[in-house]
Amino acid sequence: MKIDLVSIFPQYFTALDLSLLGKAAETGLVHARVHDLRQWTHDRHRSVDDTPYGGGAGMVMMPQVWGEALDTLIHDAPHSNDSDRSEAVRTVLAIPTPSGSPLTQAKAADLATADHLIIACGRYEGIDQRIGDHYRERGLEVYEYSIGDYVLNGGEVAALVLVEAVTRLLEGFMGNPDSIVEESHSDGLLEYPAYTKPRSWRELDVPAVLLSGDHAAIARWRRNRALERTAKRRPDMIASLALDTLDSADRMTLARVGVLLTDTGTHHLEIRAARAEEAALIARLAARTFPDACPPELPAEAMNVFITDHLNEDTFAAHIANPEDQIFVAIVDGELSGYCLVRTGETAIDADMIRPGKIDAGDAYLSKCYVDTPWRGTGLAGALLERSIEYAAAHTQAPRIVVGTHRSNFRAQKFYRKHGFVKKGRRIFTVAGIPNHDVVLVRDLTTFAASEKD
Ligand code: JEH
Repeated sequence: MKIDLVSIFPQYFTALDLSLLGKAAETGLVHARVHDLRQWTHDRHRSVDDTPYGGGAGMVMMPQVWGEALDTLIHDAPHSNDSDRSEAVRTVLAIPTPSGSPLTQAKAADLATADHLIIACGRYEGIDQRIGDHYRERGLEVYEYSIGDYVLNGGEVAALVLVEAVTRLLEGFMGNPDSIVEESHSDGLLEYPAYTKPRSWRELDVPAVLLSGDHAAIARWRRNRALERTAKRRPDMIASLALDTLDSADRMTLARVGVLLTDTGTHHLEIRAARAEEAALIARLAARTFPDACPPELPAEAMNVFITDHLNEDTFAAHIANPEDQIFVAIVDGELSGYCLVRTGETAIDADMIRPGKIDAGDAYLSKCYVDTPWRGTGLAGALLERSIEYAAAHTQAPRIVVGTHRSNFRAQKFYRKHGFVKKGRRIFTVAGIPNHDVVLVRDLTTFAASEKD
């Protein structure tokens, strides 16, 4: 590839001699030349700029000088007339400008197939618009680009950026072709964090999972960190992720950092402790989601009695006021969309649930996670559950947390098992006098730290 750089500050490009580009030049892969724009001036003062038509601050680079410079460089293009080459020569005129289209990796990869790249670096307020227009009309590929939303003093830095982004993609350029291959199957996320020796540096330890040799756990950990930092630093990238590239673990990781993805787009999630004034809202949510957790044979009348007696505003107001209880609410785009209740203390575990050594009076009780229909499968329930478990482990004395769910509700059982619960017993859960057969699942809270590696 031949590269011509034109600027009134050609010294800027001495950096190119230091970079890897030097090596590529030695091997003949890249041939870069730097030109002082002023060599194409004719006046005593070697002027390149003039005042803008229409008024306004600053100066604009005049087209005559640029025209002469670019005509020259286009015409002594390399191998443009080589008789033994049948393919057309692809020449691109690249013009850095704050109003250009954003330079992307895809564009860099595209430009890496060009034969001749001419980069016209402006200063002042930029180059007269007719330069780009004229060469485009003459059939040249003109690429007006920007390297980002900040203001530079001229195009030189943006030219260096383009040269580096393009030349490192040239066939046979890098010492290590694997790293290019790895880049190309990027999954639309930012990179996970990297660590090297020593294992401990200034009290900071390399995450234990990376030393574990457990390749699946390492892959999961890296993916979670990549998702988290992408959500935090590049929400725009999260918004353009295809839903079908995310598994349920991905969705939960995103939910835990406040992002829900659905086919209607991305939504903001906040999980926090319930407030006293939310009792009525939580009761309404409980009332409309409770029937989904009931077996189909349970009469609607029984459900309604249970809802009226137990899932009312007063009950939830009492839970919120009780220091032994903790309700977490999920607020999606400002609306209450889920809740989870953790209970501790004397009355948390019903007498008929106790299995000495397996389920004891001192255990915490998780009143099921309730999530509104549009948010099922988004990871919201998992995020609520993990938040509740985290709370129970850190803020209560309970050695275990216990949950009951109807024995026919396999979806719920699978969900709890995924979160570290194991089946430890049964109970009868009475809904308006009607006995229901529940399974009781338990999760250990004492080994909480170990499971945190995900
Ligand atoms: C800057 C080429 C040639 C300074 C200001 C203005 C912004 C609003 N990403 C990039 N930033 N800056 C450049 C670039 C690229 N690529 C760049 C250049 C030239 C590239 C001359 N300059 C200096 C320059 C006018 N302001 C532009 N506006 C959006 C903040 C205000 C006006 C033009 C040229």
